[in-house]
Amino acid sequence: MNPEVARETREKMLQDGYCVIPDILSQDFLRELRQESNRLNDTMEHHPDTKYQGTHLGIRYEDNEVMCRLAEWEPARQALEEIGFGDFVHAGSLIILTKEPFAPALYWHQDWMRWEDPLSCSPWPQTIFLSYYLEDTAIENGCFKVIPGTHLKRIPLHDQLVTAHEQGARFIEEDHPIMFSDHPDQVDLLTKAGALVLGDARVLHAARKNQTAERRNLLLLWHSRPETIPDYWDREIPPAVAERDPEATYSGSRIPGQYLQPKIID
Ligand SMILES: O=C(O)CCC(=O)C(=O)O
Ligand SMILES: [Fe+2]
Repeated sequence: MNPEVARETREKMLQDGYCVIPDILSQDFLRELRQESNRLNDTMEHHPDTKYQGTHLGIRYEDNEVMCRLAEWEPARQALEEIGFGDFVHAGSLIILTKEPFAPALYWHQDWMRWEDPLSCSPWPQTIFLSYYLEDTAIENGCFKVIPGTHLKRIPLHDQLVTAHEQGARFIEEDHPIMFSDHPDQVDLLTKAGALVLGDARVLHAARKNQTAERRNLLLLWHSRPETIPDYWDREIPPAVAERDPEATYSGSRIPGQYLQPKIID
């Protein structure tokens, strides 16, 4: 990646809460990942409560050589390094999120679990997902949807949502009028197989239903970085972050509170 593209990619991540880096996986590796994902989906028990998210298989790198290779995949590590995200490390496992043929949509949610911590308003990402869609995605097969900027800016939808995943949303009705709504600011992310999608855990996102007879496979790898100011950061630091006590313990919360305001505070 040339330095200009690297800078733009990071800027996109900072402003919008997501970005796409094309052509990270080779065709051969993609084929292998598809084959391995199919094998695991065909032999492992699918998560009983995750019809909206997909099959949701947790795979530890120490147990799976193919997935371990993905976690350490050099072109991805290099791309992260180039955009200044080289200090992100994986969590030891990935999640296979396969939408089976005709599987339902995924509800609106965000995945940050530390909303009581002032780090919640850091203008840089602390926890990100690396998502590899193993097929080209389109509206028909369940592409990702995102509302740009919502990682740092509260919108009315934040206060209308059922809390994500195990805290409620897994058990909603398929016709929930808000959780599966369209939003005027949403972006449908149509990705090419082999691209790497990065997302800030705080950004509001969802996925469309799979209306096709083929699987839509996603491998999602959570990554976090140390609780320090990133080397690339040369702008203002919000007071809540600058004055944060690193020794304090902050209780976990999936619900955005005082650290997510309608306007970005600086
Ligand atoms: O299916 C997708 O595209 C996104 C999955 C996701 O965001 C999640 O399971 O938390
Ligand atoms: Fe998510």
